[in-house]
Amino acid sequence: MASTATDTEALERFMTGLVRRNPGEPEFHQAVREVAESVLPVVEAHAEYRDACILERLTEPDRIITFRVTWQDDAGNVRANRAWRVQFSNAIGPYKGGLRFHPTVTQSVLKFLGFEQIFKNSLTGLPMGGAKGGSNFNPRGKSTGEVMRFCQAMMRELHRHIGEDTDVPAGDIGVGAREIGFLFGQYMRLANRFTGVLTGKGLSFGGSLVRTEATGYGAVYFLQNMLAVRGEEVASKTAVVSGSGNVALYAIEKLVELGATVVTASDSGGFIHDPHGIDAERLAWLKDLKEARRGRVREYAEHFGCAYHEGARPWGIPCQLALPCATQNELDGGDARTLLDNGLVAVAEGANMPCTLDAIRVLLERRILFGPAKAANAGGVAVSGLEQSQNALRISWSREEVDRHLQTIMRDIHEKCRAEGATDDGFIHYVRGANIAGFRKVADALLAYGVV
Ligand code: NDP
Ligand code: 2IT
Repeated sequence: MASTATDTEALERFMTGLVRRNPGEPEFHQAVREVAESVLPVVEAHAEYRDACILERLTEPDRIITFRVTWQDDAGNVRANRAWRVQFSNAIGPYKGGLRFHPTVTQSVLKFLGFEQIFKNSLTGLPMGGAKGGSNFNPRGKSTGEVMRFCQAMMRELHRHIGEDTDVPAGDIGVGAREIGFLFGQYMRLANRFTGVLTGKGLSFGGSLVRTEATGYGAVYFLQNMLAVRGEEVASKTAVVSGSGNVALYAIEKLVELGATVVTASDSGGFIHDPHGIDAERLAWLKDLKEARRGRVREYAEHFGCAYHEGARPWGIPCQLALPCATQNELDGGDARTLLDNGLVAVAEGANMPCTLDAIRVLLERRILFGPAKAANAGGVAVSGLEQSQNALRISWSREEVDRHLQTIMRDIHEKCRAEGATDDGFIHYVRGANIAGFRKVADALLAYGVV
């Protein structure tokens, strides 16, 4: 469906109202604009969606819970942070989505993440609604004891609002296995219930095999599916990855396993460029640095004698595959042009909204393979959904079984994008495909419920 003057007018009218209703929330506006551009033509073509105000309803969260978290640091100082849970839509299942701890967290950031989560979760085919939460707490430089006390204090309020059939949080930036352990332990104590109320749990208390790897592996499985459409594969290609957290590390692992050469990794301090490639041995060292020692990527460059570019992003390094896996708006229009000039073939968004709207426009104009976050990084929440299933059944599946499910889910998501996003000349507009496929299922559920 090509965009017409009427589509553009409808989009601008819709966005004017949304911006007026949600002032000072640029990330939320950006996420909505991307979805609205894809789905408004569908809404306009279906009187039942239009008359039921489906898009207006889906851009208004069911509720936002905001609360203070008071805790004590190691020196005995009393500290106060702000926390949120944005319960966006439970139209197709209990609220589901991660928790982010980072000083840049605002209501706007959590609303963009919760909004995107609705469509991502819908694409997985599993019964999960959309939510996101977190705090402006900065875990950097905090002791384990401080992180534990913060998690416990946060759960003292959060526990009232979540439950295995109500809302099931998980990890995101700054919230990994350690934090989920502290949060789950406190929930169990307060609620006196052992239940699958969080995902990403440790394997000894209800966690699922492959959840740790799922987002990164899933992004690479999605990339494989996109490349296969053009008869290409991951093997022998050079990949540039940003980030060095949960998503980046396991995207690198799968890329290396499939025969790609991964030449970069980054954190908020800068990026390393390793022309030799981050092979299995170097990756093991990097994982230990980031996961166990909580160090900086700069130390990788010092250890292996490669370049470290302070304060810079890796998009100037020539590659065929680019996987932004750190944070939102980390790849802009200028970066996209540089990547294209250097021979880019495909992008898979491991992070949420890592490419600016301008970058997406530049990439799509050149018709490269562009896998948007909602589709490409859905493997993480998909395996969270499988963790919920295993918890409900009180069983654990093998690594092979979970990985097989993950591969099938990523292939199915790719097919949904293809079905809704294929253009007349054979190009697959994955952004439009993912938005429309994710939207339809939720919209149809809302229609069935009447005016709720
Ligand atoms: P982690 O906390 O494990 O890692 C985040 C990485 O990104 C770190 O390398 C961090 O560097 C870097 N980073 C974070 N914020 C910034 C910033 N403002 N500027 C530059 N670099 C930054 O998080 P995850 O790997 O879990 O998450 C990464 C992305 O993937 C996020 O967008 C998240 O929403 C998304 N995602 C995560 C899923 C999951 O299952 N965990 C699932 C789907 C998407 P530093 O250490 O210096 O802060
Ligand atoms: O953005 C995401 O999909 C996540 N952070 C994972 C959410 C989840 O519930 O596993």
